[in-house]
Amino acid sequence: MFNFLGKSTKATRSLALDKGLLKTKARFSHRLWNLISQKNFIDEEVQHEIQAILLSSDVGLETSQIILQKMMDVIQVDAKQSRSDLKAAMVSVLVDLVTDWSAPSTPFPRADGTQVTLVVGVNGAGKTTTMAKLAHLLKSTGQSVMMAAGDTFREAAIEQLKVWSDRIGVPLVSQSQGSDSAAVIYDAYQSAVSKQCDWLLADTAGRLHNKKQLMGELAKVKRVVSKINPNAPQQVWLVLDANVGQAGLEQVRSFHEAVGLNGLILTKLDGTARGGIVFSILHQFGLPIHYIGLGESIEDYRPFDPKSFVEALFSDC
Ligand SMILES: Nc1nc2c(ncn2[C@@H]2O[C@H](COP(=O)(O)OP(=O)(O)OP(=O)(O)O)[C@@H](O)[C@H]2O)c(=O)[nH]1
Ligand SMILES: [Mg+2]
Repeated sequence: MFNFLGKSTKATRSLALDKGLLKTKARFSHRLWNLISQKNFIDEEVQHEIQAILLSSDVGLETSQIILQKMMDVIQVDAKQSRSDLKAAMVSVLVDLVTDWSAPSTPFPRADGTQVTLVVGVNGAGKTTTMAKLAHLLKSTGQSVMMAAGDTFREAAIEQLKVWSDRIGVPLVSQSQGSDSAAVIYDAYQSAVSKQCDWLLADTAGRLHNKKQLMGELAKVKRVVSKINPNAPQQVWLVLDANVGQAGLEQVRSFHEAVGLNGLILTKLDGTARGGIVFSILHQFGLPIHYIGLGESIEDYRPFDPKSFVEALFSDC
């Protein structure tokens, strides 16, 4: 994936995206393309088939209706049209919609002072791994970064982050299991400020989005951190496992209500055919997806870009 200088090239980046989306392609884009490219016009029956494909790929009812309508408005399906024109038209419909729906992604904007990114989500979504990937990214772009072991609840969560900290060479502030998460993150923030770090990335314990008390604890973390700087945490990102499909919408809604999200990271796209969830998340919430996770190792993620994402879905149609 990387050349001898350790830098990923544009070609290897898109290859990784292509490969990571294989399952979603099989269920979503390839079926859509096979259907549309074999028809001379989109009649009612074809519309039903398109809708069925969208729904089975977790695009969701409301969002799939909009996609279908836009396809019918824009795409001229007739026997004279070349396959490449038809494909370009389909890609362009989806790129336009996704671009319209997603707020521009500006992860890690440069600013004066230490900025805090709080990573939240349900159990096992990929928070800790993703945080390590992002700490590594920041470090490799010359920014100074520190991590906070804010998951003081789960057994071995602190050790897991320590392993990452050693591996990527990013300092970690932690206390013992069972200590107050807000206090750990507060101390880490003070330490990051005193060391003039650009970023503090704070892990949190996985929690069920429908448990009021657990969501309240997250709001407390935010309040405590804001005592050092009223603008902190500057970023609160939800890490969402793409495997949950449409159920992810409820997670986004609950976390957004509880702590006010300003971005999402969609993990495990490599292991799921449910990547159509991207369309409905963007359509329903207008929040940016900053990154997508494509595997377990440190380089297995990509910034989310509407055009590259849709093009990758249709790359081998
Ligand atoms: N295939 C794949 N696996 C991933 C990805 N991101 C994380 N994982 C794996 O998912 C599992 C859970 O990841 P963690 O980072 O521990 O998840 P977490 O949200 O911190 O979990 P808790 O702390 O228990 O709530 C690990 O085995 C990770 O390697 C991804 O993008 N793709
Ligand atoms: Mg974790």
